[in-house]
Amino acid sequence: MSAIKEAKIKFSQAKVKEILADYRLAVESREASLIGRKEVFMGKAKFGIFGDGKELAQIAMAKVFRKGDFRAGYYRDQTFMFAIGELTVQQYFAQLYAHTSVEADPASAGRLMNGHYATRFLDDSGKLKALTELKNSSADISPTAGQMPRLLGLAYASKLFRHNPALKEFPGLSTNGNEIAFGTIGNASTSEGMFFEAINAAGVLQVPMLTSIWDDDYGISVPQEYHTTKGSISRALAGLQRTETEKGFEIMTVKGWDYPGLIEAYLKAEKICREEHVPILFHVQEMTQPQGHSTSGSHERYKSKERLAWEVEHDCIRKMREWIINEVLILPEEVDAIEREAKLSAKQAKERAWRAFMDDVRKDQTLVSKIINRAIEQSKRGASLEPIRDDLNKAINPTRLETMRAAKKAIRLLVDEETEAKGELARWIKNAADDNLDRYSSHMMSLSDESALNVKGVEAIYTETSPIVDGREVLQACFDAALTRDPRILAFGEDVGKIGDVNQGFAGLQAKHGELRVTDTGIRECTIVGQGIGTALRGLKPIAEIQYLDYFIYALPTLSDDLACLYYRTKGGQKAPLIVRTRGHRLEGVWHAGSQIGMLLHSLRGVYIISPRNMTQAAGFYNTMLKSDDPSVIIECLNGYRLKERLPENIGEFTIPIGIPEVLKVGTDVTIVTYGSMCRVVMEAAEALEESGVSCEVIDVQTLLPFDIHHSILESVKKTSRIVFADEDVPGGATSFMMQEVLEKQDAYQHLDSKPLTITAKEHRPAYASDGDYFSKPNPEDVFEKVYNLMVEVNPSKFSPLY
Ligand SMILES: Cc1ncc(C[n+]2csc(CCOP(=O)(O)OP(=O)(O)O)c2C)c(N)n1
Ligand SMILES: [Mg+2]
Repeated sequence: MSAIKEAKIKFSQAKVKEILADYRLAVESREASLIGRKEVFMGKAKFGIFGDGKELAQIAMAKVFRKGDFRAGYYRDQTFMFAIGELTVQQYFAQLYAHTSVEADPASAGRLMNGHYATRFLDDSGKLKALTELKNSSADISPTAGQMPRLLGLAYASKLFRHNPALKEFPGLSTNGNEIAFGTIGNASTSEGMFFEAINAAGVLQVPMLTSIWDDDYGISVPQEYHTTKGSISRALAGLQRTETEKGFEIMTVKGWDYPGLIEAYLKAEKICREEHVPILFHVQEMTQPQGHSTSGSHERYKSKERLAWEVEHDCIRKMREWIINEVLILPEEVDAIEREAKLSAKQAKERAWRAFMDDVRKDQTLVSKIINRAIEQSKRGASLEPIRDDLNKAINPTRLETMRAAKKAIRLLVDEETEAKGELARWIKNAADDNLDRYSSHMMSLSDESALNVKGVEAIYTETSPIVDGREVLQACFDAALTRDPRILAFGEDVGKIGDVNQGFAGLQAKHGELRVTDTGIRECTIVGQGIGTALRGLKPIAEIQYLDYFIYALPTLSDDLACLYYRTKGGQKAPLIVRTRGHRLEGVWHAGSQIGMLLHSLRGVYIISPRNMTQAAGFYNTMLKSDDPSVIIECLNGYRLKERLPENIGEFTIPIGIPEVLKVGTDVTIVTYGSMCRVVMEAAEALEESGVSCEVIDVQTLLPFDIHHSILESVKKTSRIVFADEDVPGGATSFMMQEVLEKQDAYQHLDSKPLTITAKEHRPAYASDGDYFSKPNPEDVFEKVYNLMVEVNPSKFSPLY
């Protein structure tokens, strides 16, 4: 305390206390990094990536991070998470050990590598908590810069909350849009397209996005000169700086070891960002990596002696210690005591985390070992069982797989015996399998009451006077009703605003509902999806449009890495009920006729994939998904907007349950399973086949994920004993998926009397020539011939070959 008195000249007593607490936290966090690395080298954890060298900037950033704010960052942010009180050192180690428990590792329940941070937005029933009362971190992902699209969306939501008065009725979601979205990213990762796309969009949108760049001059082994023009991202982006007359960014640069400078700069940045909604580029330079990039290799391999010496000299904790002694006038002994206490505290937290993790894993190891012991006494193969038990007992740091393998090896030896021990072992295996499903494979889709699977169907109502309109008008009426019904619903995308999308599904709706609800965006698919994820995370109901399915590929990384696994990777801690609207299947040429459904199925498990055959079905699915908290992709038929459909009287209310196929035509000879635009093609072929004496049952699966949840296609196959899967994807694409679902999962193979067939597009995308579609995608004649030829094989006396 005497030291504090002396420092009074420059700093108040309270300030000194705060400084010392900050220093203590920095040291504790550093110690956690150092211990973490040792734990990996001792084999107690698989991999480690740490935040050493980045501590002070994160402590400074935490000082301006208020309740209701959001973080979207990357793996270096442990000190920040400690500083905002959303991560304990024990939880930090629990994640390093991959403790599969939400209580131990609330960010990911052991599903993510260490250094991937997240807070829990949802309560146990899956409902959104009052986010304004919490310090929120959206869930990290490993792909560098992958956080940027989401960051943009989190910031964009603040703008909507501030300027749309109708959203005031949701106080738990925002306080007048005052929330800042704080981003963090490494210097090397700023080379990614997603970074540039998100930064540009934030400048255009003028949203409260405060992006800090942790610049340690390296990206693993690669130095700055390979990454960034002029060797400095703030210099490279200097043209973004706002001026008296032009909107833009506020760009700030600070040194990573300058504790008072960082605090001052963050206070300034916060004020501009929060009050004026001006995006900030906060470039923190001269950071270090005391232990190198990660436990995968040592930095002595690629950093020069001079660089390594420079890093020691500029270590932010060393610099802060010097500053505390020289400027705050704290005695070195007092600083030493703080360091000792902080290090001990980190060590004790590590020990608690390890004990909890081991207790959890050992429970099963001990139990199975005991059961095998009894089996040895009760079995004639006791001698063969002994080494299995001994190996299991020997495991010093046991994992669940060792226990499971021991149990399964043992039960193989007991296969022809009926003993008490064998019965218990079998029971243990079954229960453990269930427990492991929960640990490793649960939470693919929403488990809350609002799950899309719980949305009941409401029939469309038609009267004699229901008008017959263009398909696009059905959609427009549906969107109009949705926007009128719920102020949280909004739509955005390229050309969605002023002209109401390229096919006019939103025509006139911007004029009616305002620019914040129906909005144009730049051409930037990845961040359009990010805007959707961020706003959905914050409790809004976005419909983000990707203009054509062909351009989905630009958005796919964010959809796959971020959206699709969000609920899974947080084990139900966060959800983003985003609807991604697009259009595809067939129209014109190589890039306006895409039907890459296999690509979606393979990369987007965790998102429902809906492929309606017309705009009425599409409207029903929009209504369904807007009631649910699951994310979805809805693919409209590109060639269906001008086809005539009857407008339901209850356009805003009718819903179509997901996972339920619809029989479009009843038949007895062959079942044809299809979806989307192919429904019309198959129906035309089926009518022609009927005239040639072949009775087809045509089934529209409607939703590919989930797929036929009640196995209704099996019932059709039982009747016809023949099946054809038809679509416009490449051979081996979504037709193969459907075939597996029906033949393997539904066991339909037992009822087949003919080879199962697929009808697909060619391997290339459709040529543009006027008849390119006809010769590239399946047409009614193709379907006719394939099915007819099948019947020639079945019954040559009735069906003669065509040619
Ligand atoms: C898309 C992607 N490419 C490559 C990697 C592998 N990788 C992980 S970290 C890293 C370097 C990142 O450097 P930087 O952004 O400067 O952050 P730092 O680790 O230096 O803090 C790389 C290449 C990755 N995770 N994601
Ligand atoms: Mg770096």
